[in-house]
Amino acid sequence: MIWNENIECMDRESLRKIQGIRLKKTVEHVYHNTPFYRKKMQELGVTPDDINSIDDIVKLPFTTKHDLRDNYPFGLCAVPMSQVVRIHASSGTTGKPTVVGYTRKDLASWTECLARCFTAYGAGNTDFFQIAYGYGLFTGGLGAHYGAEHIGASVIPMSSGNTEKQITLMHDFGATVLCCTPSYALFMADAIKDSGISLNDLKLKIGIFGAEPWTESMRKDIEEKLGIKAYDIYGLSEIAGPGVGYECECQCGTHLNEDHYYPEIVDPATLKQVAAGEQGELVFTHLTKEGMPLLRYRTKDLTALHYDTCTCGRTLVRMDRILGRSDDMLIIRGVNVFPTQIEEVILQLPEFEPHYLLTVDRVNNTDYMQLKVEARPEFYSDEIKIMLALRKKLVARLQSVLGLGVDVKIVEPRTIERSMGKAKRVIDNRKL
Ligand code: DLL
Repeated sequence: MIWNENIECMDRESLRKIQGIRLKKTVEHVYHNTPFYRKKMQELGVTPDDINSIDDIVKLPFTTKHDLRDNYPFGLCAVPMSQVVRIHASSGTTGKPTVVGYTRKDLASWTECLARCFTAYGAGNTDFFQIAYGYGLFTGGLGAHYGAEHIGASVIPMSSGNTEKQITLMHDFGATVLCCTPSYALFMADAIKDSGISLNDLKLKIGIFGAEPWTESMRKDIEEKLGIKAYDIYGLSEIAGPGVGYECECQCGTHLNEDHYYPEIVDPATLKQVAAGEQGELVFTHLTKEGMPLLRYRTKDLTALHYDTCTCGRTLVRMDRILGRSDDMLIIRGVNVFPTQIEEVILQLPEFEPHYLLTVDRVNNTDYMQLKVEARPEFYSDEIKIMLALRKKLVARLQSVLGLGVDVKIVEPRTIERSMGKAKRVIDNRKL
């Protein structure tokens, strides 16, 4: 099913025209109402008159997370605060949170995007949505909440945590859709098993997972453990929250809601656009946002875009799975490593659970990587010989995929700390 066929399946030429008109309007808006952007544009010698089609976007300045922090909390707002009806913030790992403000119209566009996502997953007004993303400053909970109400579903606003109660209510209320991070979905799968409730007693059929990178192998694992179909949802608070992108039934990429959020892929070193299909850093420009529109916001997410029409009929551009954030990339003895690559290797071996923790240290001027990974209960053994053989298998696989030696430590099932939100999988102790 398609929520907004006019937009989601619009021919690309018409879409580009709309994008061009909206870009010009946004640029005029920020030029006159955000001193930060007026100054940046003046430095580049660009005025709103120079923006006449979507291709002119390359003339505009980039925006980074630092710019948001430097203008903390409301410096980038382009409307009087009397028009801001919602504030969200993303905590990040260091420094001040990045704050975003929404007008009533911004909330309506965001909700429209979520309705497109949920409809593409096959959900509708007869569904019960258990929303186990955190409610609060994080955009996951409230974002999904409004989207689900908009399609007429019955919303169970659980927020994250309180896992036992989640499972009881999932059972008693007959939740059909689960929204949470992929790591929390795995946590819940274990907890359901422990609770003695059989999957047959649950009505769950769809999982809507995002907010952190996850792999195809992780998808299969979650689908098996929960007996559902799992879909990706992408987003970031600076742009809106969940629902910037979504998968359709073909699951061959994440469609981006590019009539509201215009995507580009740039080479992070040169900041020049790369050709379609090539990997680089994802950059978004708001096309309709009033409260805090951003020009060319550098997400640090690494991916590629594909513009051919999808088998589902949607013309909206498709994005590859996020490989990781450029700041999650580890450089180990000169080799680039993403946690998602390690996850993929672990999950290709049936003996392991998708629970792992990577610790990086520098010993005698050499980078050293230790990977703790859980064996599945049926493969865990007290016999050292069996465990050593298993370890050897994983070390060899990691060596061939990453080209690096990794010190693997197989640990007992359920000993690595679980996450109810975004999982922390890497500890880098090097002072780089
Ligand atoms: O994570 C918004 C969200 C909530 C998305 C619920 C999906 C579901 P932030 O906390 O600002 O916002 O974090 C945004 O999370 O730049 C990506 O690095 C990562 N991310 C989000 N969704 C995905 C995904 C929310 N589906 C940052 N796959 C983004 C991979 C994702 N990474």
